[in-house]
Amino acid sequence: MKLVVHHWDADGICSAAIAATSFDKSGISWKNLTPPVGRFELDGRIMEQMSRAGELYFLDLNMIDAVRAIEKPVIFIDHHNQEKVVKAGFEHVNPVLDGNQVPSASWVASDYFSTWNHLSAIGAAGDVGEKLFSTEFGRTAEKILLNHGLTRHDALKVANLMDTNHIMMDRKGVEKSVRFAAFAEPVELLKREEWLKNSIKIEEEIEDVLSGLRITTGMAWIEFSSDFNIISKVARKLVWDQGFNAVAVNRDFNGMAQLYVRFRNPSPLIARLIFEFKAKGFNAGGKDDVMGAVCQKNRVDEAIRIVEEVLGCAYLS
Ligand SMILES: [Mn+2]
Repeated sequence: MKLVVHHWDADGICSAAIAATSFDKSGISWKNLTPPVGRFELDGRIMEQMSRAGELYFLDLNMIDAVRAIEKPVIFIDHHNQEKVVKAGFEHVNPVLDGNQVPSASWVASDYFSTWNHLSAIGAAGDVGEKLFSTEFGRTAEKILLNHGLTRHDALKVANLMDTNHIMMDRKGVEKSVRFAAFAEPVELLKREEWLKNSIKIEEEIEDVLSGLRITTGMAWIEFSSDFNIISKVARKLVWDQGFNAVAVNRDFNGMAQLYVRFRNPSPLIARLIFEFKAKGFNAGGKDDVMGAVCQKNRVDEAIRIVEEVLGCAYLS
């Protein structure tokens, strides 16, 4: 039996489904699992299945150190930047490490398994978004989609639907999506009831959260408690739909707190913020226009104070 361990997002689901399609054609039995959503770790559930499997596939999962330590044949298919592994029984498939560009793990998996279909493009649409279609891969992606009766708009929609599973922290939902994606007619992907229901629940939760919006010194501040991983969506909505720089705080996200800051434009304040967070021992990261942090619930007010200090002074002056 081949075990496929994959990322929980749309690209991970599509990559695993491409592997599954290929195994199925050859009559090879397979099983798929994803790590606990949001945590890049091989938990007991994965360990147990790994011990029974003949060959392990890791798809779209940048967990190079954990996987390198496994004493079994591994095929590691990815597109993230990582250290090249040279080890007997370890096949490292990642074109990025040889200086080649790829839009997604689904692209790498399609090439590896010689299985190109709409899922190749949907995974890429999930990772790159609308911009995919103005990259060098856009034409190929669109051509494959049209050959399978889908438009680029459909691909983005399906990727969003696939992503509802992990936004709701539904690990089993992610795993079940792989078999469905592998064997459904392309157009059926737009109509899968579970995903559509998820999508409605998420929209309702976001609407609910947005009712707590307040504006202080030109910033949009929003605080809420939700077990859904919607904080980046909420902040993006405030920035894109309403034009604010935004701070979002989820005070109780499955027992932890999340903090997310997004600006309309890159700002040195974000780098300053990330620096201050890290200096105080918070787990924070980001880019030049966005910062995300996770912390213990009881430290969230301390975290908010840092944001107020770093951003507040700039806004009030
Ligand atoms: Mn990916």
